[in-house]
Amino acid sequence: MFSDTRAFQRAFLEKLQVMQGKIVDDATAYDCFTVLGTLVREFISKRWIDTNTKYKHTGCKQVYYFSMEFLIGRLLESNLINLGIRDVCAEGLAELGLSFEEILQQESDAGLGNGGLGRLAACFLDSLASLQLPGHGSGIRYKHGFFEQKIINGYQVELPEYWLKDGYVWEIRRPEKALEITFGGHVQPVTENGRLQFYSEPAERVLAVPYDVPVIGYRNQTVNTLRLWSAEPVVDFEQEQPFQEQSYQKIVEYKHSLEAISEFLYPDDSTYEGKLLRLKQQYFLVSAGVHSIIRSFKKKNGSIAHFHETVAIHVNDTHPVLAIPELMRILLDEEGLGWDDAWFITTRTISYTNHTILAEALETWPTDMFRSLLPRVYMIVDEINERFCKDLWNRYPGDWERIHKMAIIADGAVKMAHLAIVGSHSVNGVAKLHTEILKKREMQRFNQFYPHKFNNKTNGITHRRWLLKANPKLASLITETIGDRWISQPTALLQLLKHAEDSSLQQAVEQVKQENKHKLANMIQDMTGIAVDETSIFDIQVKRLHAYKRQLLNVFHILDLYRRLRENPDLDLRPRTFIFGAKAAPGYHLAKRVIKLIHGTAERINKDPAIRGKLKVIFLENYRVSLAESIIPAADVSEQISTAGKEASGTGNMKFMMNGALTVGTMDGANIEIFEKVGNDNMFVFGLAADEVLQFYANGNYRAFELYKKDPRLAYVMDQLIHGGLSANQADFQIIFDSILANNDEYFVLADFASYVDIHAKIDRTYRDRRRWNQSSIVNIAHSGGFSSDRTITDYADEIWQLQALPIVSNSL
Ligand code: B1H
Repeated sequence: MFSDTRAFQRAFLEKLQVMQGKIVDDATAYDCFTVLGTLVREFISKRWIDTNTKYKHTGCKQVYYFSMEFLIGRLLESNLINLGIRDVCAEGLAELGLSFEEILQQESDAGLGNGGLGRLAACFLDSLASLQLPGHGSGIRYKHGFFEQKIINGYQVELPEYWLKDGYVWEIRRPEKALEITFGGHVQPVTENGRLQFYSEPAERVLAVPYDVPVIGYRNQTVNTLRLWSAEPVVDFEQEQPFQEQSYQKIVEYKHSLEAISEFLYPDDSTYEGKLLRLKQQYFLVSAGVHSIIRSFKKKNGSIAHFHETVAIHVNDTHPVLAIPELMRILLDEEGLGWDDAWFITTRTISYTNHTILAEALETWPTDMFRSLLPRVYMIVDEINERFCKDLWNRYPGDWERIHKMAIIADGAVKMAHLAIVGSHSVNGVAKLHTEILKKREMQRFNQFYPHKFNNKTNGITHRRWLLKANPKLASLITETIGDRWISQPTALLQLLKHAEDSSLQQAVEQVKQENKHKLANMIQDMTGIAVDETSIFDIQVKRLHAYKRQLLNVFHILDLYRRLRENPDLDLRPRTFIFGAKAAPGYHLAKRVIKLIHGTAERINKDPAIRGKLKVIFLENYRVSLAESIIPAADVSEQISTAGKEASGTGNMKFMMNGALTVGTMDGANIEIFEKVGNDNMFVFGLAADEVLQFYANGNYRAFELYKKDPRLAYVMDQLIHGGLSANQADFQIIFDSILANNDEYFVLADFASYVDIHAKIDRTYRDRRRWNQSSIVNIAHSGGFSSDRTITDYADEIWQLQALPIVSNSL
């Protein structure tokens, strides 16, 4: 049906008629989206079955990536590209007088994640399938994904998001595969045939119903699965006896309390929220996920003793770490294994990635809450802890302090990171610096105890979405220059280095950038009503709003530029457009005020005729995957300016680089590895290094107030916060002011201010030399292949999962 445009059009029109009862003249864009999505799903159905059958029959090893977040965004165009039918469809639709672009935009973003961690999981799924690796995702089908951001009078307002309101074309509900998950109640120890058994009498039972989403590989026949679990009441209670006595209201309340488990995504990035409902979500995911894996394992008649040889479970941060005691529980209580065998299998099955060292993100659950929600699982964690502490005692006899610090349960709390390290065979960080910090500082004792567990896997991004799909013009230009091998072998982008000095390529790269900027400028006009200068430098910071990511430093620099322009309107400055996109966690007051500050600054600068349009400040509301795909290809400058040592990796940095932007960044996270590749000529590095930051923390001799007193530029900027009239409410920015001066500037904004201003002056100078800039842009693109998630996933498969590629041969074409 996709062999040529005619065949496609026939199939499309027929489906339109059958599904929607319409002819093309009456079809809405949404009708067309649904029809096209359905056609694609039908098209891949055989491959999906073939993939599953092959995995089952060969008994190959499979990895299950457990994550509380999958930030997948839209799927239609990516799927069409991976299937190699994008152009056939685009042409076919155009001939029918339909707009392909408009149809694609009908799809809602599946925003089942907060930021980097969730987007990483989505990139990994794309790479697994594209590398023909047997790997699946396991997550939660939140009814409401990440909240929708509205800006009202410069303030962020959160609205519930409803991505499922019109149904979701990619999912298949599988009620026959539903599983029962239990919470609370009591555990009964019973001796049976001389063996101690534990029977649970749960207080609450809930049904986990899987919804499967196909994950389509690039130009191969592989279709893996993302299985999302939805919480539903166990019984059809309108039919059930016990409920007849109860009031209708009670029944409805009960139903809602169960459904609440998969109701919404916690909107905190890098901050842990110790709510009971969150713990329920975590257990819900892992219990359903592990049971479902055991069930399919058993269908293959394998002996459970060999479980770890064909199953790998990877936990994305500590959020799904209950998979460890849950797998133990199943092996002990349901499979009847002894402790040592169960532990052997469990630790060899599980591997764990740490994504942050921020103290506020470390998950610890109060033992009381844990024990009453998950009594049997708690007993197992307790036993794991006891045995671990004994091992520690044997190794470090008498060293109570060390044992206390390393224990899984201590001070009335379960420490999930400790459980993760003890119960897994691999612990990895997400960039070289991050892993070093884990090994040498945060997890130093554990690294000493288990020296072979710790390893690095620098993050990556899928070049198929972030280059091929998001920036088709650049992708074509690259293919014209070096051929298309880079698409399956992204490190082949290095061949561009040979052409970096070639002026025709340089001009072509600039031309593409210009067209992307033009498109973004139109979008900005539509979204904000503000006209931006398309020849200005597009300087972009899009990411979650967080103090450590230092959007504030960016604003301080903008205010400083503004002051200089006011003082001298003839200042020789390349026009700049500063673009922001960021969501703040709803309860994060400081972050929300930074959003207001960006708006106050924008309002002031954009409306001031004295600076003759040389500066513009834009905030694009509701930043999300689909918006990122429009913004990133249009960037000249990529802002990656976190306090050194705080951003575990960053992945936006890679997306910008891949699209030819030059990075202004600190020596933090993966920025360091970008710098190692492109060098000082092709990146703008500034600021304190991680060890300098650590020194300041250690010796306590950082004095923000003294920097403020010494530098008159800072006096102006800080004064603007309080007396600048940037908000109608004078007091709005006091909290920001205090974070810098009263609280001694925890993230070193003042310390890095001078070098940040200097490096921006260098950016201004460099940009004027168009040849040099375009050459740098090409060098960045060339080196970005090393940051494809294909490289990352290959390393996970080889070094952690021991996973082999398995080509699928399907004759559905
Ligand atoms: C990252 C998180 C995170 N690190 C807690 N930690 C969450 C922590 O809902 N929660 O409780 C949610 C998310 N997210 C990010 O992971 C890092 O900050 C980035 O530097 C990194 O690039 C990304 C992917 O590894």
